[in-house]
Parts: sequence; structure tokens; C-alpha cells
Amino acid sequence: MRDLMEIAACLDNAAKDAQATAQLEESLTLEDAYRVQAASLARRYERGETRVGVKMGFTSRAKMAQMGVDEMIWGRLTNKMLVEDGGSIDFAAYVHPRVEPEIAYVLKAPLPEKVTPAGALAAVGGVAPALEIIDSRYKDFKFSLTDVVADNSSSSAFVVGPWADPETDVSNLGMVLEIDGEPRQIGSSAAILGNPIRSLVAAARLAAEAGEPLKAGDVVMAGGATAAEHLAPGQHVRVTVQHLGKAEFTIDGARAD
Ligand code: OOG
Ligand code: MG
Repeated sequence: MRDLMEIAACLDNAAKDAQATAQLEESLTLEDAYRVQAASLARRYERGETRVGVKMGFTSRAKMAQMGVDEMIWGRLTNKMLVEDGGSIDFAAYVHPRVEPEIAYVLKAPLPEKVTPAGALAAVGGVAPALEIIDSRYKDFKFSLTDVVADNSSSSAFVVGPWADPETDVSNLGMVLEIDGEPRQIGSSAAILGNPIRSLVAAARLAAEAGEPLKAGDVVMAGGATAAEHLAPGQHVRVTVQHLGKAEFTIDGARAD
């Protein structure tokens, strides 16, 4: 069996070089999978990237059903993953990217491990419509729970729209994911654990348990409200969230059709 550092290096290289890698032969414990994730992030930090927040995964039934996984996971977000709203991504920098509609929070105060939804909300500086570009480094986008955790929970890039008043009630907002102006996924923020604030509460717990408590300025992606959609070169992608507005990006590269 390879040691955890070797697995981390392999996954980090796969992400860096946009080359798919085989599913792990090792059957890791969940703890070891998170150790691999932390070690692969350490390699990014060594290259100058900085942690800007965390993303939650499998916080909706739609996402769990699409990927055949039924446990909540989390991953780290770095400054290099942030794509400007209205900006573009280079298709060639990804293995087989997909996109999903999300809600993002930014914190104005740190969050302890144990916090109530009201306590978490008091630390929120803003809430925004967001898009996550996920890109599993595994062949065919197939993975076990521990595989995906080791792979930084498929974190790849994210786009955050304009920050709205943290007091905005985001418990049940309509969300539409459009590709080239055509609605592809329609859902509600309520799909995210019944209320996305619960995802923030969970993020506070998981990050603190890992010794990296959430701090002021951190961005938390609450998780996909619907299944993810495949991406292709030349596309324009937009999420519109009722009362919050929109976030969008385009994909560089020539269209296949
Ligand atoms: C894993 C990441 C899940 C979400 O929002 O549920 C996730 C994946 O589906 O590849 O980001
Ligand atoms: Mg996501």
C-alpha cells in the first residue's frame, strides 16, 4: 500500500495536470482520507495558494442520489479556485468538469465547533448566489466516499455572485441553473439540508474538528441544491437565485458543434 503522502501527491498532480487518475486501490478509513486531503492541500499551499474557505458536499438528496454517496463531506477552497463573477475558465485546465448551483456564505466573525443556526447566522457577513465547478480527478467521475474525500471532495473552482444582506431569508429560494440560456436544473435552497444555514453549522463543526476552525473572511459553499451538469467548451453558465440575484461564467475553448 502506498503511504498517504504518495496518494496525496498523485491526486494533487492529477488536479494540477488535468489528468484523470485511477480510483484508489487502498481502502482508506475516513480519517485517513481526510489526512490525504490535508496533505494534498499542503502541496498547494507550498505553491503559494492560500485557503479562503471550505465547501460542503452531499448536503442535498439530489447530489447524494446522483453520485451514490449518502454522507456529508467537506473540502478546502483556495484563492486559486476562485473565478471572478462574469469571468471565464479554461476547459483544458479540468479533467471532466461539472457545475452545480449553490449558496455561499462569507463570515464576518469566527465560528466555534458547536454553534446553533442562530449563532452561525450572527457570524455571517453576506450570502450570495454561487456556482461550484466540481472536477473529480478519478476516471469516469466515479468514486467511493473515501476516494472523493481524499480528492478534496472534487473541489475545483467556484464563482460567487454579489453579496446580499445576511438577514435575507434563504431557507426556501428558487434556484435555476442555466447553460446557454436554457434551464437545466431547477430547485430550491431548501434542498440543502432543509435550510442552507444547517450546512454552515456543519461546516463549522467539521472544520473545527480538523483543527482549522472557520474564521472571519472565510467563504463557505453550502453544497449543490440540485444534481450537477456536465460542462463543455464555449458554454455560458448562470445561476439565478430568487431575491439574491445571479452568478455566471463562460468556458473558453471552441464548441464541439
Ligand atoms: C463531490 C462533491 C459534492 C456538493 O455540492 O454536493 C459537492 C462530487 O459530487 O463530485 O460538491
Ligand atoms: Mg458542490
